[in-house]
Amino acid sequence: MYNMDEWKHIFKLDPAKEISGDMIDKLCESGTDAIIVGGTDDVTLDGVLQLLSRIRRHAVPVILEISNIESVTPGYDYYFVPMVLNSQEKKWLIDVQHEAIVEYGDVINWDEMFAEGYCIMNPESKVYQHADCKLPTDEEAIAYARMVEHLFMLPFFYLEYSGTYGDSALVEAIQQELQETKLIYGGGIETKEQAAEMSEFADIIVVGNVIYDNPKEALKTVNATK
Ligand code: 1GP
Repeated sequence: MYNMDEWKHIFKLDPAKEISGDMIDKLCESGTDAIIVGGTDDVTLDGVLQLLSRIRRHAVPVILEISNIESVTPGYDYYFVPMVLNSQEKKWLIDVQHEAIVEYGDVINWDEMFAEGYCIMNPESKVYQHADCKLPTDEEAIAYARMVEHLFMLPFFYLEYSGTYGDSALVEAIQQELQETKLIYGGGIETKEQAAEMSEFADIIVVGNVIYDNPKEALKTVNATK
């Protein structure tokens, strides 16, 4: 439906946070390639549905990044399924996804469903603690990327620094390992300069928090990737 190969920039909206209609309109019309709806805490069906209906008035593709099974609803263009590689619990790598497929596997449209091999790099972040992660060394993070490309053959490897700006040298090193798998970078992008730096190496950058903290600057990150 959409050509993900050309995507460079995505805004991520948290269904648990307040945002004005005007800002949603600006984000959707900014030239970004897609909007992800996703969060860690207090993600409810109501929040996920409300954001969907507000974004749907625009032509931009809209993706639900699944954080819990209760908040999944039809109507999104795509569903991204995180598989947390550096979690210490098998639950977050494969079990919650398995449970969901036991329950809903018959009605899933697999063309809309994409797995993300997640590597979470910020120990202070909610998502790191929620998924009981262990911080990999650079060498170990690169090995996760190699596994995602060659063993698991997933469409996306997501280097997640949620809340803090990451190490561009590691992003570059990981990009060199990936041919088929697309590299998504997210975390702490607050300026157009940071957006430009990370998008030099990552296929796609994700911009989250700054939407709420500094909306004007958030909008400027789009052009920095093009
Ligand atoms: C979070 O990777 C995204 O899942 C974006 O991170 O909120 O720090 O921009 P920030």
